[in-house]
Amino acid sequence: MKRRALIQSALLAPAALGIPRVAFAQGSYRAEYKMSTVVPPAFAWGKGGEIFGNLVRERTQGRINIKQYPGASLVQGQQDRELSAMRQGIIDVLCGAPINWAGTARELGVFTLPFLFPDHKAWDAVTGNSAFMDEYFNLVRKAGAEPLAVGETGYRQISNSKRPIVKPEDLKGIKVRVVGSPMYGEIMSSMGANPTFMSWADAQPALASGAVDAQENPLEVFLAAKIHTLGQKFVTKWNYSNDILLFAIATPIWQSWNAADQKIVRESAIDAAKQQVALVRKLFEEDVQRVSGLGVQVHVPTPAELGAWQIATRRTYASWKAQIHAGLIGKAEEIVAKTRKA
Ligand code: X2X
Repeated sequence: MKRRALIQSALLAPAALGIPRVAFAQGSYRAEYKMSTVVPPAFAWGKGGEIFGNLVRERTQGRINIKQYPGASLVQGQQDRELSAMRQGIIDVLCGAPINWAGTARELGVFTLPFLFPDHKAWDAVTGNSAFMDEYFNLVRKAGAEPLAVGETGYRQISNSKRPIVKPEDLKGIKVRVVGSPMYGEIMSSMGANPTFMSWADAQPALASGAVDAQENPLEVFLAAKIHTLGQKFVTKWNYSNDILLFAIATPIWQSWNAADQKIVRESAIDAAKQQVALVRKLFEEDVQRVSGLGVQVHVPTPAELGAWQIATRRTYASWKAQIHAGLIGKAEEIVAKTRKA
């Protein structure tokens, strides 16, 4: 070996650079992997991301350092851009709701159909069905990410500043902020409401100024964001849509990690998702009491009232079942139906 080459290889030796041998051997590991979450760790959803990042950091002795960027700040708050930003290499780690990515990968929205899951037993049966989830995870892979685990964003409930919402007609003329999924817009307009698409960042000032009258979000989000301070006096706990919280890694990043680290990252996501679901469920049990305690009028629909909402959204359901993924949604319906008989 020539003298210059010898000097160079000595200089590049791991010990000379003060880099741990494993990291050096991999070579391609980055100092930081960027994770986007719409909300911060004060919310169960953001907390799920935080738990995941911490578990990965601990269990890889810092080899994989996932940094959380809440407020969807990597995409300037435009949460509907998360998936395309991931494909462009701006986001490495997803901990998000596929509803937000409806414009990029509509088929990932199979969990969001109105009144698909009557209760958590139904939701658990579908997300716990391995054949179903294998098929869903293949859609995620097609969309450019390695899926690891699913948490729960929570049942979305409608709130507004005008009046109690008990039956579909009560929504007539109500200006409601919805997230970027066109399906939500159609659900609202089919009942006579006026939907406006808006990011979460824009939603709060719009509620505060009265530019919109209503919004829909899990009550844990309502509580953490103190939505009652934005003039929202009425809540209806109609449990109309409950998206997953998907933990996934951009494919090129996933492929840059060795098999042992991939295993650690997957297990960490599964553990974080379990803890996140437990947090959401605990809040779900307490939410009526806690939201009522803030002076908000909470309506919990009767089964007959729920039936009326279901009928009102039937046409939208059929249309979006076909547009999202009729086959997979059909399978979800079958799994849910079985939980009714049990
Ligand atoms: O923006 C919302 O409403 C939120 C936080 O629930 C989502 O990102 C879907």
